Amino acid sequence: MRGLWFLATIGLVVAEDGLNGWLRYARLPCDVVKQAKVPATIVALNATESSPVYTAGQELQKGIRGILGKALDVTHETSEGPSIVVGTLDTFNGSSATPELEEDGFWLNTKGDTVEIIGQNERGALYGAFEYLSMLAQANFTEVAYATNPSAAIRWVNQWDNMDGTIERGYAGLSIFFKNNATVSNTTRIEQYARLLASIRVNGIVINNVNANPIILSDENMAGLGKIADAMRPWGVKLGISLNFASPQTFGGLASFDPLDETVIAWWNSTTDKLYEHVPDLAGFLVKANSEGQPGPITYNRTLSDGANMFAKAVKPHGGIVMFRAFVYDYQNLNESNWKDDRANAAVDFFRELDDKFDDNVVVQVKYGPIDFQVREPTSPLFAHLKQTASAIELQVAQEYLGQQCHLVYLPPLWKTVLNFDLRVDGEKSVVGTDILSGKRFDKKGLTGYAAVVNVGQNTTWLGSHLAMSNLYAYGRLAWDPTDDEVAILEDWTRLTFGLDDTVRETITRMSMESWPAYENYTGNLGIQTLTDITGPHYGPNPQSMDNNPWGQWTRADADSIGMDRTVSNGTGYAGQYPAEVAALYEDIETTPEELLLWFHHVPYTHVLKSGKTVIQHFYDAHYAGAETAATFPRQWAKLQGLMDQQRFEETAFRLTYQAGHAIVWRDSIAQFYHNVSGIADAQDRVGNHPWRIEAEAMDLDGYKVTGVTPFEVASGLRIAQTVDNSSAASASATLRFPAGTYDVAVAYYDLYEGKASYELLLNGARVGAWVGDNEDKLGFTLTRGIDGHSATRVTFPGVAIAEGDVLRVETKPDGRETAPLDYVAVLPPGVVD
Ligand code: GCW
Repeated sequence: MRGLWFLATIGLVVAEDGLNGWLRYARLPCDVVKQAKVPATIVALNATESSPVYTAGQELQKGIRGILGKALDVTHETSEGPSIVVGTLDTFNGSSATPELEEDGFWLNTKGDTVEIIGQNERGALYGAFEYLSMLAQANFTEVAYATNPSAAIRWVNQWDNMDGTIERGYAGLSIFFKNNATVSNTTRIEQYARLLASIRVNGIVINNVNANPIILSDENMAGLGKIADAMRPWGVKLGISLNFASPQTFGGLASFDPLDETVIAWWNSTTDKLYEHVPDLAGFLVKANSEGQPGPITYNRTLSDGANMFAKAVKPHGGIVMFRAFVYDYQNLNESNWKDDRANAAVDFFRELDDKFDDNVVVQVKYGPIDFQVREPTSPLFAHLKQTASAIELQVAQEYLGQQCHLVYLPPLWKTVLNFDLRVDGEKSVVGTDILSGKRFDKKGLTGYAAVVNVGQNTTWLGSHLAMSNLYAYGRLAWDPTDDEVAILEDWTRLTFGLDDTVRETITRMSMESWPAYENYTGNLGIQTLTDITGPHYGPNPQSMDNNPWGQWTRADADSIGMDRTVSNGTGYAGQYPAEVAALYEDIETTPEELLLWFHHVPYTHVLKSGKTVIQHFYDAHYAGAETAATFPRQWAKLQGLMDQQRFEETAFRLTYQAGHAIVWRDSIAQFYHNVSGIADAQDRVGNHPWRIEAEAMDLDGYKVTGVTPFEVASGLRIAQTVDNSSAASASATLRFPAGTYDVAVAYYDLYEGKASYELLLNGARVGAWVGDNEDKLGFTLTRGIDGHSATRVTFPGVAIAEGDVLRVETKPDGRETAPLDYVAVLPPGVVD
């Protein structure tokens, strides 16, 4: 017993790097272990090492050893006496009544001496084993006996990994799948990823970017795909790949890639056959066509369904499917001066007429909203038009527009606005998750479901951030059951990831549940979209980029008014793409939910909301509120010190502190921008008014020059200081005129890549703190080489005793492109967020 206690105690201090995600199998405290009643043997009813049932046996053994410290034998024959039996319905001949199981479903029975884990298929058995281990790891020893089945057959993830090893919208290092235009030879991380995916019941993965490189079809790469599929098969995760539509021409050397050309069809058929030689259970293809510069059938005046069906016919004999993306729009010909132009219309415009044209193994994969993974969007109306065609929803775990894993944003509450939405197709209940994606509403069961864009990389944390992993975990849970409660999911994830401490669970749950509303508050409100740099990395604020761009992501903000008029009566007609009841709701400004007001209507800034506030005042207030919430995150987190390992504590503390600073960057930029555009004052006079700040341009500067920035609003006071050259030390100092007291001192600066400037903050010559502009290392990816909303960063030194007349000084040394750019110093009394 003492040994167990010892292990349990060191569990808290041993560093953890996140590699095991939520599958840590951390030892439970020994008084808890004592309560667990676990049979002494594991019987895995399949002795073939590549089978998921075999894997389940090994995983049970490993998990129970970790969680309970018990070494169990694994056998493959049914034995006398109590055991944990895991197998498929076919192989199991135990005592249980035969449960009602659908594909991938399982039965778990922990009542009685023998634990029964019975899958409808091998994959289901493995899911059941993970479920049992999840209960044990959470010290949940209740006796259960139930069957569970997936809400949908397709539960995939899509990686956007490029063949050169980079990842489109990847924020956690290079690809675990590709390097130098080839598949990797070491599959260790791939197996570990497949294990995580299996544990959340994800059954398929497309590993290469939808902006696909045809080189994936080379002989060597096909052989490499075979190895990758082999690595994932024991986990029941099937491989799929993205295809480039022009491959027959650009890779195959044919004259054309016309989907109706016989030579093109023959080329795809033989290429597909060859692929299936290497990967006999290839799940299928994912295709992005005629979108954002990608080639497609429209080049030859063929329809999107002509294109999809060509692939469908090629995979059909092998049992494969084609996931054909609905994210199709003409990104070059959208013109904001045309009041009726609207990218949101594109998907329905393209696909509505094709509903009866797709082969029966084509699934149209639809992003949750009509634009592109924004902080809030209405449900894509396309789900209502695909009645004869199977559909899948595309969610995004990669937080492309949602803080890129540098901000904590727990996504299920956002996803649920879509999954729970009732589209009222033909006046009947048509809830996206339970009716449409389940395949029930339009009789497509077996061919509908979920895909999530996931940007796992080589970083040991998988996503760059420990807390971001809750989104991946929750994705799997919701794809299995879209009615699963987002808080309950989070609590399970927290226990599995950080242990059973109540404070840890409550804190992480509270922060996570506050995070998406906060992010929406400090980015874009009332359905205006995220207000990020739409022509850049989609990370920091840049509201002016949201107009006059050819991508069609517009706000139509001018001096008096804002919002897209998407009504039928006066606007782009988008509202009319919904079934009648929903269309009527959005057509009328009175019945449009306010969180989508500016998505559907163009109104003056002075338009009064139900709260009595004007739109512009709501903008101001929401931004201040959002930054206030983010400011609580590092403080809430700090209370968890000692309740988890130091490594994950510190890495997370860094990100939450960074987020709190960047939330203020967002707040100030957006408030300043709309204040400038509208000329309407904030009722509370906060915008541009910062009594506790000392602007860099107002400090005594040595070796610094004062400049503006682009966009202008990302600088407090619209000016910053930069060193006069790229090599000489510089300083900025100020004599403080604040009453004596203890303050938090924040320094706002810009952290670019291609440079690591150093900074030291001194009070009367004594060091308060020092840091380096190395976000590119700490955040794990390179954001920008510009002084802008992506590089704007803020460090805070809490609890600094200051007397009137003290001299605060920032000494800096530029490096590379980084001219130690300084925006301001804030000397903040307790409780002030500014
Ligand atoms: O939102 C855009 C992303 C692109 C992405 C595209 C898509 C893979 O910015 O990076 O390309 O969506 O979903 O195809």
